[in-house]
Amino acid sequence: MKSSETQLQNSTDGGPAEVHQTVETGAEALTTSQGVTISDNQNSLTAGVRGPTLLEDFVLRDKIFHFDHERIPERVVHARGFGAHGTFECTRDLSDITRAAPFQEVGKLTETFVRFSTVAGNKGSFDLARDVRGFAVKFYTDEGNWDLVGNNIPVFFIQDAMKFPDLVHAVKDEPDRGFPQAQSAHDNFWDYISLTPESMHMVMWQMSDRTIPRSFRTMEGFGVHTFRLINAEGASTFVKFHWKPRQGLQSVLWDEAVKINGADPDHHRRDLWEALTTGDHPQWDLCLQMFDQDFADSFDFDILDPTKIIPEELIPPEPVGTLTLDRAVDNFFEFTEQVAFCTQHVIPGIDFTEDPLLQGRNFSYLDTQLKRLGSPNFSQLEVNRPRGCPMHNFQQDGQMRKGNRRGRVNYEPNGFEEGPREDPLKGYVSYAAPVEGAKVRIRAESFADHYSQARQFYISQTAVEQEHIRSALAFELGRCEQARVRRAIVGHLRNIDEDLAQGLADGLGMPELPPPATAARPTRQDLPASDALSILKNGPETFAGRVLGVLIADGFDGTLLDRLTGAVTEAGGKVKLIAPRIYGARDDRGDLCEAQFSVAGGPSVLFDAVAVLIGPEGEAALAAMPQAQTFLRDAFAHGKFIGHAMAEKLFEAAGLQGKADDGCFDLGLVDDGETVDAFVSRCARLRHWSRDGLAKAAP
Ligand code: HDE
Repeated sequence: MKSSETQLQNSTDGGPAEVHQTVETGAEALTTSQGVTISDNQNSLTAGVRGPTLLEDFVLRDKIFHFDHERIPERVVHARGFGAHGTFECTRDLSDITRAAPFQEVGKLTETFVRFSTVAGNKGSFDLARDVRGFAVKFYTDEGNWDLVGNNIPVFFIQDAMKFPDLVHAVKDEPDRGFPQAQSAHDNFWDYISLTPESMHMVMWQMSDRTIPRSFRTMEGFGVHTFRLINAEGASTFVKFHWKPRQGLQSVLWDEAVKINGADPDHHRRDLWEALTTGDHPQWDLCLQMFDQDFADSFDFDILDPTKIIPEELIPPEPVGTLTLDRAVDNFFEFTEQVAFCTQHVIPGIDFTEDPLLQGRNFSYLDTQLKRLGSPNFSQLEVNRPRGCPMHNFQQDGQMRKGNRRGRVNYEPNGFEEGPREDPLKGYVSYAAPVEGAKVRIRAESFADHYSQARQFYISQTAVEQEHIRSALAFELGRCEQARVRRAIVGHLRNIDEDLAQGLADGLGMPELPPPATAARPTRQDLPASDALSILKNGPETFAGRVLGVLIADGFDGTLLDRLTGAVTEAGGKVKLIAPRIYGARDDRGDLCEAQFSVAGGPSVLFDAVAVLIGPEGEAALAAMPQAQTFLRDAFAHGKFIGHAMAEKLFEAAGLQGKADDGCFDLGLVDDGETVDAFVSRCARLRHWSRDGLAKAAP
């Protein structure tokens, strides 16, 4: 029987704590949750070697009792997410506009926690679902926690919180069958949309490649609603929050998304994890669109309507700070799962507007946290507690409470002169917005134009992006069983763009166009295109943060791989090796290069660009592998830049003989490195859009 000894040490919080060590190995001793050292963690206590388990086995009961209660309810929306720690640095002093702590001084640092998410899928769904992404940021400021709970799309489906449960019910799994999971491509969603014309602007974004981002690192974030900034004198400035990724915008193709979901359902979380743990820290600039009441009054749309943007050409977003994600969480549950974002977590200097969706959110989020985390004391958890400043109040007790105030007094005011007091000067004061009117349930007239900005979004896209929107709609509506739903959506699209509606109707095989949907307001044709709305016009100009997948086979040119790796690394990218077998391949110097993927486990959809370096020994065998053929065929069809050396046989076997175009670089031709440099610098453009194939969009 093992024995143990106990030793007294200081715990991390300074107090004495018992640390048990096993006598044999000196390792931490395994204990029950009461701290009793466990002698045997493999066998229950039984009456006789083959007899029944005894009720008194408190060790077994303690262990299984806890296990049985490990799950907490997943979020009703945004269940699947991934979080990271970060730091926000102020780059512009905004003290004349807001007294919000993070913006008081250039160079000021504020700790943050960020959680990215999909919306519709459950916690175990896949990362590349076509879906809006959540982009929620908690600032631990020295005047309290501020949560900016946004999305990667600047508008929302609905104008009023009253509609949210219906919208979410419609998009999530149908209640009788429990599917589809993480898919808006079903009747209920499109049926609801067809009856909710205010959604059409968001639908255009949703059907664009914004909803299949390449990485969390390559998407924008938006606060969506109009908020207020309040300065020390109490003056208000309207504001819209934008996060602009320094990595540039980038999305995958739908065909890639479908395949990535199979090959690596955790693609986005793995990507962020790898970036954080290899020091490639992603950054976003926080940019503000700030405006006053005069602009609000003169703007074509209501600034309280969350289905509208303010075009960047009208109010340019001004950079005021940079967010750097610099640390991965060391425990998923304690941080990513237990983080509790609430829109009503604001700090002095930040205030709400009367946007009816925002107002409804402010009611909702506390309920969710209580339901999920089970206690009003969720603010005491490490990830949720204010870190930049202390928390002092007379709240007490409740489930799982710790740190109640000591002493006799638990109320305020008190004559004992004990405990914290309110501070009218420093404390949060709501903006004194004048309010009047009868109690009504009426949507403002100024919210009635549902199509003009949807059209503006569509005409701002490149031809390739427009085609992607059309084919996304064709896919989604093609999965609807109800012809009336398909017809109704095409009817709405006629109010946005006739060519789009016609192209979609053709794609769906509709014999004739349905009539346009009834519109509360005619669509404005005069809103100009805005470049900021396109992904392709805002892509990166570097390969930094991207991955080149290099498929190698025995006898490949080792010097060439070294050169290629050097050029990619210099450009800020990474190289990952794929070989016929995970063991690796030998180069022409006889050295074994270990691979990160076998060709079966590392399809080309996982990489931003590819190279195929083959040698005489491996040439025939690789060309004969169907997975290697698919690797190259997919890369080609997806418009990827392709570097190659001795790959003729593989090109031939993949059906690409004679098809190599100027997006394909023969790296074996000259060994002065020029072609390698030209290839890597071209990879910065990410795709060879002029190549026919799936990049242009499926028919
Ligand atoms: Fe949310 N939303 N939401 N939402 N939302 C939640 O809170 C809700 C809305 C957003 O990573 C829930 O903690 C209502 C708009 C993000 O933890 C819940 C309404 C936008 C996240 C909730 C909205 C968002 C949530 C579920 C309409 C974009 C994930 C779990 C009135 C600006 C935060 C939770 C995280 C989460 C309610 C509308 C973004 C149920 C009632 C608009 C990014 O409370």
